[in-house]
Amino acid sequence: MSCGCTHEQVKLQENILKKINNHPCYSQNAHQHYARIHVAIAPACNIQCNYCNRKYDCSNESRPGVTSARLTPEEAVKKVLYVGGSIKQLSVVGIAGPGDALANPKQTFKTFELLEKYAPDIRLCLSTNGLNIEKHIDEILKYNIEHVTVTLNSVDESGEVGAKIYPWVYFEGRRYHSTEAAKILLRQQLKGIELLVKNNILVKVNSVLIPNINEDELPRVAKKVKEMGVFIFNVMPLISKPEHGTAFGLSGVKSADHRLVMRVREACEIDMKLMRHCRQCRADAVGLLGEDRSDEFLKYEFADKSFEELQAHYDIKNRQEAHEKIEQWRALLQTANEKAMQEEARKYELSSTGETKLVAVTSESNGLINDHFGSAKEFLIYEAGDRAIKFIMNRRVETPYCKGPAGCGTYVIDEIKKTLSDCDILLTQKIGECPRAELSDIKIICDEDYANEPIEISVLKSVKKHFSFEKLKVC
Ligand code: CLF
Ligand code: SF4
Repeated sequence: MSCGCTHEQVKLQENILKKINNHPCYSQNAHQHYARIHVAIAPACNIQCNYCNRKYDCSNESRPGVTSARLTPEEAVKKVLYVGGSIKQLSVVGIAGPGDALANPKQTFKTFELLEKYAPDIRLCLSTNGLNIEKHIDEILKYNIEHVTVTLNSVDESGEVGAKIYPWVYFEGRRYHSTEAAKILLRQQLKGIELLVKNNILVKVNSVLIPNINEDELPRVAKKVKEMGVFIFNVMPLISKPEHGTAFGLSGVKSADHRLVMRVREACEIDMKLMRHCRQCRADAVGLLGEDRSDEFLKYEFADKSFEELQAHYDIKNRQEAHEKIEQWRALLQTANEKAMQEEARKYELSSTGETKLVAVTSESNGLINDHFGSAKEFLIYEAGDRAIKFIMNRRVETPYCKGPAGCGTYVIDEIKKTLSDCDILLTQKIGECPRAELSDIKIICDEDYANEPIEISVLKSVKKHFSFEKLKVC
């Protein structure tokens, strides 16, 4: 019996799987195993977003209020070689600021050219507001850039929604304002996405979820980008504080909270495959998505070394062996997790009663429950029924419960309680009696029985252990 796919379609499918297999952003499964590095070589920008303060990194992919140290293309490539020799999981280099990658084409493409020469095993990725894709499509293709992220916050053709987000756009030597600016930007973004898809580049679309401004617009964005053949859609919550000095922060536009993010993602998911594990990285981020190791690799350590010296340190063969080991581990994990995970499932597919639970997990890496509650800076949130589970989001906290020797004796739990207030179970490697007692206020079950076990199957087992789905059905 035929599956209905042509040979060409199967080949395309395989080609896509190969491209995303070790990309921590395009594959949820890869993000606990592979790392990315961003090189901050692109200072300028050609538009103004009301959620951006240009003193800091581009907020289209970064947390606001963070400033990255800028590098030249040569320094950037030296850094990649230096980091890639130390962090073998490094699989992708992204250019995501501090301004817009395509508003700085010289630096961006020089970096990619050097990367092709000195680090041919690494995947290339860029992030852009989309205004200049059409202008640079030939270079994108020339340097074999397989992944492009475009930030698209509205598809409203009147430009009314866009005008609330972008005060101006600088295009072909002229500055445009208001709805005219928004219309030009949208036109260029859609043209750019179309060209990328046509040329088999995997496109991710990011949308910043801005409460009361584009929250109703995002399901329409999801629908549109699905029709256009975009690979994945990422709804990123606006983080807005007056001290960031952005137009939104200063005028009182609020951050998007977890509930709004969950609601909007649910509405968008009807049409589009979603990325749910974005960490809103900085423009010089290094490491696994949940960690930031940029401070470990300082410029003076690599800038004066020769490319040849750094290539020897990078050691492609050794990196390939490390990646083979990662793949062996992933295969084992997949067997352990069986079919627990159903990424795109609806509630009724997760549970025999339609009832699901939220499970929070503390994990450092490798797909295991291997972080103590005290040190956890983020919680992975899963929705689980008795049939299967699905990853919902990660929730970061500003302050972990235990602040280490420097903050010994001072424990803050209110932020964590708020963060986990809608969760039913917490799976963690270790949790002390005091925080456990404190968390009883929010009626969350704390369970250490799955310490160091694979996450997905443990989430499924834990809901079945603590909840009777049959009983719920009767009630
Ligand atoms: Fe960087 Fe972006 Fe490429 Fe990833 S990040 S350029 S696609 S390699 Fe990833 Fe970071 Fe989210 Fe971006 S978690 S902010 S989606
Ligand atoms: Fe800032 Fe990025 Fe918007 Fe440019 S595209 S204004 S750098 S958020």
